[in-house]
Parts: sequence; structure tokens; C-alpha cells
Amino acid sequence: MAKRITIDPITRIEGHLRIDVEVDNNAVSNAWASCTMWRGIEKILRGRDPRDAWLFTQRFCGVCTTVHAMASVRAVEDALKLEIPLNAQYIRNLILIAHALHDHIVHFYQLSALDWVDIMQIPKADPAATSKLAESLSPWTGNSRNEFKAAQDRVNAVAASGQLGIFMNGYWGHPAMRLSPEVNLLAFTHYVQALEYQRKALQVVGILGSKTPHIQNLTVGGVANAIDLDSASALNMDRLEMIRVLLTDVVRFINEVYLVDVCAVAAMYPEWFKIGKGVTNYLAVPDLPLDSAGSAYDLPGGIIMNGNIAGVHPFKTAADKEFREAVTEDVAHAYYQAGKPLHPWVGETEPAFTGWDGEQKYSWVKAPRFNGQPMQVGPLAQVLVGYAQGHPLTRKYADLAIGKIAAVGGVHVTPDMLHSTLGRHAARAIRAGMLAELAQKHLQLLTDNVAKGDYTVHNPPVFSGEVEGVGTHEAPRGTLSHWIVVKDGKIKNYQAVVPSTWNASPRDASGAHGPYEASLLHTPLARPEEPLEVLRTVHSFDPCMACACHTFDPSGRQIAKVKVL
Ligand code: NFE
Ligand code: MG
Repeated sequence: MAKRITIDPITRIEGHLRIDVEVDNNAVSNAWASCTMWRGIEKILRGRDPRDAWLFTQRFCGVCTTVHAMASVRAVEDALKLEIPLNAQYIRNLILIAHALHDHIVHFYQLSALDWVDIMQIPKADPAATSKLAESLSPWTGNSRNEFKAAQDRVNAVAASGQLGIFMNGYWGHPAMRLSPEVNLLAFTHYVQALEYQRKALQVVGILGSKTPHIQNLTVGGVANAIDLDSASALNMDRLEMIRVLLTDVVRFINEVYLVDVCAVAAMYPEWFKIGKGVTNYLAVPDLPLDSAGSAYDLPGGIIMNGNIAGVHPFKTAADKEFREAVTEDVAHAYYQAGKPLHPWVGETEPAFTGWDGEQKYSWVKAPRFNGQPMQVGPLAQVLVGYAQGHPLTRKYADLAIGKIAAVGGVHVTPDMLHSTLGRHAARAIRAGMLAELAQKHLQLLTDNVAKGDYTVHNPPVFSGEVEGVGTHEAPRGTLSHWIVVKDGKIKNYQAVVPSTWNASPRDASGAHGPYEASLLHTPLARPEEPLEVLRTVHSFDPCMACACHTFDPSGRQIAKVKVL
């Protein structure tokens, strides 16, 4: 008989997510993804000045703050057909890249590694053997025996104190944890080192954006960074050099640690390339514009339907006509007043909370659809869409990762195997490799342009009549779009359709699952009372409910209720 398990909240994410699964013969037979928070920021924006919207929207989230600022100014610029000076494009791109690198590092180490790494095995590890293994995989200078010994001593001291703190509720000793003590020590040591490198990435955001989280340097029409090579208080060669030094360290960490660790862990859990598939419709938008008009990009976009990688359909621009017309949001199973699926320009956000009911309404997340279909977004979508188009940078890092996984574990990963839980982790690391290379490219583009004497950063916006626009960004968790209608210089409607809204979407009126839900079906559970496998797949998407749902409901009907680290 099917048994219900409720995990509420799913932790090591941003915001509040509840997952319910029905388990039959130790495998998931049904699933519900439910966001348990709502804030209504989209409604707060109505009637305000569109030039201020980005300051409000970046408060959607404390993790991906920059992304909502960027999508918001792009939405207004799209409505006004306003071009952006080259310096502004490069500065924005650098902020987006640096933020994404921070985000991907934190996701792998702090938010998901402990689904695969058993901290309690670390006391049994031999630091010398760990160092030997690590040095065989990477030239990273932080892989010495002393480094691993110090990390092990730290874990031993915490364990001896009996106060495990944030490591209290992990599924330690779970039969699905299979790494050797040495690999557990290696990953944990890098977990601690990662804290330093994600900070360096954020320092770049801070230097260019004036502060982080929540940058202060955007304007509709460009950026507010003063550029002056003769001023100590403006963006000058000194600051650009600081950024270069920080990025050099981050790039090294990505290539020598993050990419290597993901491939090593993947090679040691190859069955997870067969689990967690779910929705195989993928969506990604082009990003990192290379010119003022946004007609050329460093990251490709497009769609793949029904897992047909060869049948990829590319998008030419970041706000492609097809994309503008295809998006709707369905609220059949979300806590909003009933109605037909609506295009975001005429979208509504009228709350109607009813409590969790798996047959009726059960989430604050709306169900976004592309021509009526659920879509998976995120690094996997971006990598598949790029790979299928033969995008050279995507191919370079995807082939590198596939080669590393084969070298460690003899597992030959094909593009088809990327439709999986480990595929999402591998794709995020591949994307990080690509972005690391692009960080250096865009810093060079900015430096060269400034050196030529171009200090322009802003084109002023002019409002008249009623106009509508969409601003997109390929954020760390996937395709983000902000939709705005401006009338007489005031916001008439504003809707954000966010990466985690696509992925955490509940069922739609036709009963089709969203990507989290679909990916959990058929997942085998070694111990249903300790649903580690559910966490592995949900975390592989890097959920952010704060973004997805713009009240907290503690009610629920469940058989087992679990809270874990
Ligand atoms: Ni709050 Fe965010 C957005 C999502 S992207 S984290 O937009 O979902 O990383
Ligand atoms: Mg929304």
C-alpha cells in the first residue's frame, strides 16, 4: 500500500518548500511540490515609477538579488526599445557572471554536497591517502596532507563536543551514502575552502554594484558607475585590476576544484545518471549581450521538446518573438483566484489560500507553461540547448567534464544521460567553467573599451503612452523573465516568471506535473523514513522558493513528516 511522506521544509535551499511523495514498494509513485510562502511583490509594483521597479524586484530574493534587478531594467528597456552603452553591457555582464559563479559554488558545496558526502565517515580517513588521490585529480595547491589533516581535526573536535550544529540532522550512515572516508574528507575540505572563493566572486559584484546583496548601480538605460581613469574614486584601472585578481582566483577554484569534484562524485554514483529525469522539455534564453542593441550573445538559447536534443530550436534574441508569445501561467492548483491561464502582460496575482489539498490547490507557485507545456529550466537546459547547437564553448566544457568523469570512474556519459539528477549537477559545473572563461573575456572587453576613452554608461529613458516589455536573464537557476506594462510613465502591470517557478510548478489544469514533481517519480528509496534520494533530486535543481513566489502555512496531512539538514 502506498505510503505518504511529507518533507517540510526541504532545507539547504532558499525559502520554504514542502515536498510530498507517495511511496510504493520502496519507489516514489506520486509527488507534489508545494511552496508555502507568498509575498505579493508583483502587486506592490503597480502604480510605481518603472525606473524604480528594479530596486523592489531584487528584494524577491536574498540569493539571486542581482538577477531581478537586471531582468527588471531590461523589461523597461525592451518596452522603450532603449539601447544600452557598451560599458554598461560589459559591467552588467561581469556582475551577472560573478554572481552566478558565487551561486554555483555555494550550491554544490554548501547546499547539496551533504546529500552525497557523509561527514561522519571523515574520522576514519587517512589524510595522506586523501592528498594522494586529490593530487592525482587536480593541480590545486590546497590539496596537501596538512590541509586535509587540519580539516579532519576540525571535524573530530566538533564530533567530540557533541554539538554538531548545522551538521546535526544529516542522514549520516544512510545506505545510499557510498563514498570512501578519503573522498568524504576531500569533499568536506573543499566545502570549507569554497566559502572563501564564493566570497571573492561576490567581492567583484560588490566592487561593480556598490554593494551585495542588492546592487545599487543599475539605471534604466545603463549603469550608474562613474568611469574615469584619472580619478581615484571612480571605476579606473586600479579597480579593474582588483577585479582581475579576484576573478583569477575564482576561475582557478572553478577549474581545479569545483569541476573536478563534481566529476569525481558523479563517477562514484553513476546510477544517478539514470534517476531524476522528469520533464525533458528544456528552455534557455540567450544572455551576455555583446553589443548595445542586444543582437549578439555569448550564451545561446532555445528550446528542446520531449528530450529530442537533435531537434533543438534556437532563439535569436533574449526576448525572442516566440518566447514573448508562448508564456502563460496556470493557477488550477495554485492558491490564486480561479481563472484561465494568462499571459504575463495580463497576468493576475489575487491570492486565495485554501490549505494543502493534493487533489485541488496545494502551492503558492503558479504553473508557467510554454505553448501549454511544462519546461525544465536551469544549467542543464542551457548546456543541452548550447550543446545541440554546436556552441563551441558549451562543447568545450561539456566534453572536458565527460572526459574527467570517464577518467575517474570509467563511466562514459552520453548527452542522453544528462537528463538526470547528476546531469543537473554536471551541467551546473560545465556552465561554471564556461562562465569563468567568459568572466575574463568580458573584463578584457570592458578594459579595452575604457582604454579607448569611452566612458559612456547611460542612455536616458523617455516614457509616453502605453507600452509593454519583457526583460530576460539566464539566471543561475534558469530562465528568468520580468513582464511589464507601462502607462503614462507608471507601472500598470508587472509579472515575474522565475526559474524556480518553472521548475517547482504544481500540476496544471490538464494534470501535467512540473519538473520537480516529474523528476521524483520512480525514484528508488533505500529507507523511505529517511528520504535522502528525494533530497538529492530536489536539490539538484537548486530550488529558490523566495524567487518562485513572490504567509506561511504549517498545515498538512501526512503519514511521515521529516525535517533534515
Ligand atoms: Ni532566489 Fe533565482 C531567480 C530563482 S536564479 S534564486 O530569478 O529561481 O538563481
Ligand atoms: Mg510571478
